[in-house]
Amino acid sequence: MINPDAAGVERLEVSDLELAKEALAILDRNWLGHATRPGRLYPHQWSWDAACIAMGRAAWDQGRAEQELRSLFAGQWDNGLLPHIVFTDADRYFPGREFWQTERAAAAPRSPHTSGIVQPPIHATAAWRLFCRAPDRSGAKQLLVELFPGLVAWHGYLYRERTRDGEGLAEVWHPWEAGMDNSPAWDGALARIVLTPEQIPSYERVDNRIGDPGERPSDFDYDRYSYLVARMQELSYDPASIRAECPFAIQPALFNSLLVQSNRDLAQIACVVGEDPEPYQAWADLTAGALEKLWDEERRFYFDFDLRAGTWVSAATAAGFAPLYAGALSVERAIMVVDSLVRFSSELGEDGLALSCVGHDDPDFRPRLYWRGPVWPIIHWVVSAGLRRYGYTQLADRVSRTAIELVRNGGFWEHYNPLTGDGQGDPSFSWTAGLVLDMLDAPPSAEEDRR
Ligand code: 2M8
Repeated sequence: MINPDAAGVERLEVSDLELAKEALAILDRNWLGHATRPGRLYPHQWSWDAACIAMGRAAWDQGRAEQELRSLFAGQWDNGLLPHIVFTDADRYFPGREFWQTERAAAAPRSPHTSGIVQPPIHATAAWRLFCRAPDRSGAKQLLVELFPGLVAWHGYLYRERTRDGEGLAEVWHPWEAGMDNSPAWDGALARIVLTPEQIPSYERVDNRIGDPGERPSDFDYDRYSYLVARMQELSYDPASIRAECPFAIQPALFNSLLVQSNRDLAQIACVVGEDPEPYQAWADLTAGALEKLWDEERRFYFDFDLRAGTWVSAATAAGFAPLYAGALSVERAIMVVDSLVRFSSELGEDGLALSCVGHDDPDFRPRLYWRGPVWPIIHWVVSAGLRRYGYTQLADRVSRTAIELVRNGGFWEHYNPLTGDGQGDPSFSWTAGLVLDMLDAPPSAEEDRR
């Protein structure tokens, strides 16, 4: 249902208003009664999807937007971990809640059931954007008051458990935590995990039966995804033990760039709820400075850092643009990073500029294969915001417009082929709908308030 008082109604042109209505219809179709599933392939609530859905929906359906975040935070662990999945009763997904066995973790809630890993921290940004867009500001302020301790605990968990040597860069222990599941960035780290058949937990995939197997990760990857979960279970999900032993430990550029901005937004939230913003601003500054470690002077681009190998990953991915979003670069450095856009771009339609998640010149670039080449709306959202921050306004508009036009022309797909613009993956995807709503409304009042 369109809220006639929605901030976007007046601002949008008729064709965009129609698109917004379609986006809301997708979200309503995927509404589970308490939260939104990403799509048919993913029948539970996912962490960073939920955040993007909430901020996109805020101006139109504040009630469900608020409920989305409340529902996600209901799954938060006692130690602050915000889980990457909050499970529903649906069973057509692997790995389901039985596989995670998070009851082995003292900090996990008994209800709702959750996974035992995290996803990129975009939640304070989502809560702040929701507040700035909400038609009922006092209701939204109440939500901020409610969420503030959980957001602080979530960031606190990341700085306490996921950084080492006082470095200020958060690390991930599973490719799913980075959000870019089968990115070639993880190939080196996964190849080092050599498994005997006995070490591979028994499991049955569902994703490649529901979805097109040509667009899904390989069994080689799933063996390692499952092994890493089993290893965390054996360690009772104890962060100190996992930090010491997990064979996969990466400091990702996208994850940390989102964390920088989320800290800034948490500082804004602190001001609204009458708390001291200083600690969150300090976290933002710490991580923004630490992103320097991810800069490879030779390749003139940002690369995720593989802690076990002691060096950067070899694949260049679109995550390398994320420090622009964090505002962590000098203007000179930003020019170099923007120069790299050409390797990731293809012209589509009249004025479209599609950004693939892996460079076209990369030997592992595959335009249909999930996080190994397709266009993802979240990447367009991050890159567009980063370009805008550095004054590339026209380019920023072009990047966000391209994502919107891909959706207008083809529907709300999970991802798109960068060479043809065809939709791929799940055809009625909530994450895409949430991000389109957000981009249609850009620049949001959150940005205006920040100036
Ligand atoms: C994908 O990841 C899940 C595992 O978390 C999967 O493949 O089953 C990724 O695209 C991830 O970034 C996304 O949040 C999730 C749900 O849309 O799907």
